[in-house]
Amino acid sequence: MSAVVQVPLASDRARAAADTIVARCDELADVTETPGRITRVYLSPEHARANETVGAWMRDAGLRTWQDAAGNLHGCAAGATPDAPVLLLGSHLDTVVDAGRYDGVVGVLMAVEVVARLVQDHGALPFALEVIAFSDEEGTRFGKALLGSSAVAGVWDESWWDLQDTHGTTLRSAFESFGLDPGRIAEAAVAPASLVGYLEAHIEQGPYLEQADQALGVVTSIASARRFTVQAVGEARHAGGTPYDRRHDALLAAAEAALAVERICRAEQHIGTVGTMTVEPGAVNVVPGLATFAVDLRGQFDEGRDRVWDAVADAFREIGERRGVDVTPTEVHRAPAVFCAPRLMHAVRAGIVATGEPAPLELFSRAGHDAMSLGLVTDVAMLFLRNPDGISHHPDEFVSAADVALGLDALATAVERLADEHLLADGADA
Ligand code: HGY
Ligand code: MN
Ligand code: MN
Repeated sequence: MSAVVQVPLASDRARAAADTIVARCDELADVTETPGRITRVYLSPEHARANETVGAWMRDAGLRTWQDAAGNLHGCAAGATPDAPVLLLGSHLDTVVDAGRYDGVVGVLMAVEVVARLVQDHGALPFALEVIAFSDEEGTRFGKALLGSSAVAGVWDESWWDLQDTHGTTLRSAFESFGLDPGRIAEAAVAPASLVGYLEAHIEQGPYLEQADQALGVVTSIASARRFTVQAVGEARHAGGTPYDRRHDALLAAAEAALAVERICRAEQHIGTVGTMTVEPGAVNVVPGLATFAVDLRGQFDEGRDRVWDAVADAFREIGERRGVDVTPTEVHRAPAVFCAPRLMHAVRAGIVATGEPAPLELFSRAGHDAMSLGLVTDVAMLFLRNPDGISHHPDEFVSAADVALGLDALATAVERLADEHLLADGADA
């Protein structure tokens, strides 16, 4: 007799809610600075409109809402007592340039739906449920990622105020134009002692759940990251009259450097990407004098990441010396690897098992997430949703309503498990 293969099955309510969530992801996709493409960056009019739209959905779900001192949107369902601790859930509403419509957004909307469902089923839980829609996870506008969640984690760095966007607008100026007071940034910080932890649902942004033919996965840890802006300063010269042995071609030095990033990272099983490059003066008949590019470097552990960066920096020096081009990296972002808390991972795993998946995949997140910031001050865990073909940071990014429905059931069960554990612990203390 063949083994009965269990197929995870979502509840009817989850399937209905998932259809609404997918439709709302489509609606938010129209909140963009470029019609026809999805681009929603920090402290922009689109950021404000997304907070208004999602804030209304939060209030429809019965949550009390507010915007914090860093522009993050919060929605809260009170706990059973005024001094109840807080379980944070959420993800981000900002995007990369020409983004997909689910990265971040689907996690925020799932968190809102799960809170509404749990309040409907149980009334007030032994802890408050607070959803945070973070305002800048990607770092698209100012280069430094995780600005919104860094403020919530209380790790804001005063030097960030001088960060500039491509128009030369400083973060401080953008704050003030958005109606925020830089002097009050500390008010965005949560009190770590009041937290039960942080749970985030997010599309996987990789192919491993699809390869395992599973809808949901438990994240074990989140990649350690460093980002750099690199300037290659050579010498602009006539494209015709300058012999090769007199050239200091900034573009070719940058191109060699980009290939060195790929070569070294592949050899060392790390992940390095050169995602932007500009060239000056930018004329067909001028040898480029300046090239500016960005490096995104990730690894599972900080030590390995730093060792690989040292090798890349050595390669940059060698290329620069050989070509007579000054290749200078400046670090603009660094986030340590974050390891998910076994206690919360257990709840997420139990949630997935309850949907009918007996052996949930556990995986390391190569993508960064707001959970990296929250992991500095509280326990965190993440629930991944299958992202067919793994394509993300691209308009073709996709997640099925069926998988969102399974994710809703799993996330709700995970929170219920944590509430049960909390009550047991309270009972034990009584
Ligand atoms: O870059 C990342 O890994 C994330 O999507 N912000
Ligand atoms: Mn992203
Ligand atoms: Mn994301």
